[in-house]
Amino acid sequence: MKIGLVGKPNVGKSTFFSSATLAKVDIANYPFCTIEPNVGVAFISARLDCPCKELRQRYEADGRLAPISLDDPRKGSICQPRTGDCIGFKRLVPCYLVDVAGLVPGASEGRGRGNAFLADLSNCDALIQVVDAAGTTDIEGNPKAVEQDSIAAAKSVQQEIDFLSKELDNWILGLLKESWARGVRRVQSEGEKGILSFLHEKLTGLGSSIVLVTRGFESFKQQNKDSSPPWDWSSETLGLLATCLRSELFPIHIAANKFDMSPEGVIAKLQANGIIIPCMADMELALMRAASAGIIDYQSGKSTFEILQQDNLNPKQNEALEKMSQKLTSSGSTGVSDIIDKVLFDQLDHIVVYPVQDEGQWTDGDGKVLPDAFVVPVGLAAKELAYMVHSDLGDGFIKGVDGRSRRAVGSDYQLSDGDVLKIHSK
Ligand SMILES: Nc1nc2c(ncn2[C@@H]2O[C@H](COP(=O)(O)OP(=O)(O)O)[C@@H](O)[C@H]2O)c(=O)[nH]1
Ligand SMILES: [Mg+2]
Repeated sequence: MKIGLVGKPNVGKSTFFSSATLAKVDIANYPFCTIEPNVGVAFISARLDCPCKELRQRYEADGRLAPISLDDPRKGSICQPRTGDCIGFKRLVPCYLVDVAGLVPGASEGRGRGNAFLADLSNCDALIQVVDAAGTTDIEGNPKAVEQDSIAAAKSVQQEIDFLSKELDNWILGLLKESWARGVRRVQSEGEKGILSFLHEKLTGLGSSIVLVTRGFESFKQQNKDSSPPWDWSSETLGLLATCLRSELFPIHIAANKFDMSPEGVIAKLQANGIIIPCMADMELALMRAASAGIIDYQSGKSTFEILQQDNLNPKQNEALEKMSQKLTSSGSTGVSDIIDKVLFDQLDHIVVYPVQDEGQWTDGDGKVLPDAFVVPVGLAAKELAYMVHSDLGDGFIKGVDGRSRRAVGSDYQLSDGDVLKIHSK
């Protein structure tokens, strides 16, 4: 699973990326500072409690474990994650983030690093556009004064949102135009089915599927007024088709960043075809750094934090933390992990499942408790999960066993959130 961070320069993409991945990337107040796309891993809390909670309850009930002690640093968790972590039964699971630099006007015509930029985008499962909700930068990312009133600020942010959609629309339009008339004539005897497979073929490099292409084409048909045969469609008609296909292939979710400086009411005025979440990426970065230095106790997504080293702070640091605390409480959270969580679990319909080797103890071959948590599409078949664990496990798949009911399940058993599954294989 890969989520691309897109946006014009200086909106806070790299800050968002580092705060979510704690990787070291260049952060500077000038355009074009990120040249190569950065890939990093963000760890996000699974929605459901880690199954190690049930295991613990079982062990406590039969006297094999004492109740959770107050000073337990893991707050009760007893799993042994190979990657990520689990505290208080909140299991952290990985999600790849890509900091995709290069959105400049004309990217779709190859300006800047346009082509590389578009190729990077097409490798992502979803896009989050980071925008400057405070309006501190112009359309090319150069610093400018903060908009004071919400109407002007909203207008400038909406322009930013529309600008990315337009670039993507133009890119798809360019691909369609390349061989439209000839290609469509070739498939005319197959009618609409021919057009759909032609579109699918043309856009396959962008991660298109026939389902998405069909949905895009349906919405195009509802709006299309051009009654000429498809090979004679005007540029405007093809433009509408490109827009409809783009909305399906690349729904764009909005991280309305710099919310801390944004005039009140801006977010409510924005429109996008994905979700819109207010974010404060630089605050998230500051809090995560303070937390990793042991200065505060803070978990991403929370509305509060606790100061651990009050005596070692100077008045300036104290004041900064106090300010952040107020802003954080009034906003509910910094928004950074929220938007990744919502895109991953709500928009992309992913779930977390736990393959194990021992269906009773929920351990792997070495006795590690619930070592793996896989983020997979809802409804993934048991056999497909087997392949994700190891190709041998998939090739030799015999059956699965549900770790809770202990019932055997077949190769096409559809997984649901929080499943613990043992896989039997030859
Ligand atoms: N006020 C405010 N500034 C931010 C926020 N996030 C990032 N910035 C600042 O915006 C500037 C550009 O950030 P950067 O991450 O380099 O932007 P990029 O060009 O989109 O990668 C830096 O000075 C950041 O400190 C935020 O949430 N609020
Ligand atoms: Mg950057």
